[in-house]
Order: sequence, then C-alpha cells, then structure tokens
Amino acid sequence: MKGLVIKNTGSWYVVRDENGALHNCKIKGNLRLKGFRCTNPVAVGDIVNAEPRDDGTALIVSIEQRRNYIIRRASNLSKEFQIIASNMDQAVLVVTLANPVTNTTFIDRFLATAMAYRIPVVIAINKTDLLEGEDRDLLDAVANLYRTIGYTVIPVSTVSGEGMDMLREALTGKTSLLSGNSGVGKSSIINKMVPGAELRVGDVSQSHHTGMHTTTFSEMLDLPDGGCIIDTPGVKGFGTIDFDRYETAHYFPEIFKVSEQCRFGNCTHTHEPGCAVREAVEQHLISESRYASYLSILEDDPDDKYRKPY
Ligand SMILES: Nc1nc2c(ncn2[C@@H]2O[C@H](COP(=O)(O)OP(=O)(O)O)[C@@H](O)[C@H]2O)c(=O)[nH]1
Ligand SMILES: [Mg+2]
Ligand SMILES: [Zn+2]
Repeated sequence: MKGLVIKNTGSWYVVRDENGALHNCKIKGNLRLKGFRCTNPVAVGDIVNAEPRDDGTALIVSIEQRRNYIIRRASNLSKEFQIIASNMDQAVLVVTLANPVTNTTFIDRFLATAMAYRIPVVIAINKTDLLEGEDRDLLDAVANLYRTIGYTVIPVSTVSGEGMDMLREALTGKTSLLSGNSGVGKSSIINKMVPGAELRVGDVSQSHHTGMHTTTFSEMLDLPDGGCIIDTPGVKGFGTIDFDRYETAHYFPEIFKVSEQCRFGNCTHTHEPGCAVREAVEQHLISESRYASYLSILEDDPDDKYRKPY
C-alpha cells in the first residue's frame, strides 16, 4: 500500500492510501537507521509504502524520495534533527504588526531559510483590524517592502475578514506549511479556512516549551476547494539551513542583485571598500532592517546555527 502521511501523533502515523482510506501505521524498526540522525524518519507530507498487519494497522517500510523537507534541531542541546514536514508547495508565514509585533529579523531569517530550501513564501500580515491611522501606513510600508523584493504579501484579519478571500485563493490547490510566532493567529486562520477544524485559539501553552524537548504532532488539513494546510503546533520557524555564511546574500534577493556591483567578488558587504550594498543601504534603496537581518545571520556562530529558538 502506498499513501500520504497526513498526521503524526508521536509513535503512530496516519497514512491515507490512494483510495482515500486511512491507516494507522508504525515505522519498521530498521527505517530509523538510514540517513542522518533524525528523531522522526517519517514526516507529514511523505509518500510512504506500508505493509498491512493482521491487527488492521500497517508498517511503514519505505519513504519515496522527498521533493523538499524542512528540519529543526530536536532540542537545544541535541545533535538530532526533527523533520517538520515534506513535499510542500509553499510556506505561509503569518506575522503581525501589533499584539504581538513580529520581529523583522525573525521574518527575514525565515524568508532566507525558506529560500535556501527553495520553498516559496507567502507573507500573511494578520490582525489588520487592530491597525488605524499611522499603523495603517506602517502596514502599507511593510507590505510594499516585501512585495518589492518579490514576495506575495496578503494583509488579513480573521476578525474583520479583510484579505481572507485572497488568502484562500493563495492556498487553494497547494500544500502549504503554516508558520509564524505563537499568538499571531495561525489557529484562527485555519479555523476560517478549514470547515470543522475547530482548533483551540489563544492557547499559548505550547510556546513555553519551544526550544525544549517538545515532540511535534503535525497534521495535514484538507481545504474545501483542494490543497491542504500543514499545521505544526509549537513550531515557529525552522533553524537556519546549513549554508555557508558567505552565501547568505544569495537568500536576500535585493542584496544579491546589488552585490554584482561590489568592487570585490567575495565582498561580505560589511566593511569592504567599493561595496555597492552598503552604498544602496545609505541611499535607502535597500532597507536598513533587511540589511540588519543579513548582518545578524552573518554573525551567527556556525556551530550554533540550529540552536536559535526562532
Ligand atoms: N484582533 C485580532 N485578533 C486576532 C486575529 N486573529 C487571531 N486573533 C487573536 O489572537 C490570539 C491568538 O490566536 P491563535 O489563532 O491562537 O494564534 P496562534 O498561536 O498563531 O495559533 C487569539 O486571542 C485570537 O482570538 C485578528 O485577525 N485580529
Ligand atoms: Mg495555535
Ligand atoms: Zn559588498
């Protein structure tokens, strides 16, 4: 039997076969030994082959090649990784400009990491109902900044309904990973998009454990018009992918573009003479917040890159 892993409940996986039937599956013991050190060799989004057992459950014996996947450290001090999800078409990053304010460094690190994983990102700016006057101008500025770089930005509110149709359109027919800090409204968005989902809203208990040894039970939720959302409660983002720090600029498209004009081919855009990137920041052609995020990734301790709980 071949099927799609739609839920991970710890030791059990729910697999939907090609006829739409659901199977409770365990993993065959020796599957754990293959590949890199990983606490969960099978992830939501995986296409797996499973062998039925007498008791009605099945045993996952192999995993089809993944189109993509994202990982994070299983815990702060662990050398083991956890695969969060696989075979995604895009990630939807939910951010807020009020209650709570999403840090721009978090946004930019997420975008850079997703680009390194080659996963397109749609930015949903939620809670726009809370923004009035000057805060509306801030919303326009932030949306404009990321649109100029090439991202799709959708201002939304689960309260007023603003942007919900546009977000639904962006989700339809695709497998989307829903990410973002605790409290930004991910569960509220799922409840609007997935009829009958009824996820708990305002539950922040998960966030206390972020960075500690939490096991994440991810789930795929079907959308009424096709496609699905992957919900990974307790996971805000993912650790920086293992890219060479000198490649950081590759994942900031507007910085990368300007860097062609730098005097030196190996310019890090920090101190070098003839740096076109620093020039562009001074002329406000590259945003200061984006440049600051770029520098913050450059300054990461290479041995510590999966540890930041962002
Ligand atoms: N004002 C406002 N509050 C919202 C909106 N969406 C969600 N919330 C509230 O934000 C809090 C966190 O929402 P939740 O969906 O649990 O966020 P999650 O932690 O990302 O899953 C809850 O109190 C929600 O009622 C919105 O569009 N506007
Ligand atoms: Mg939630
Ligand atoms: Zn430079």
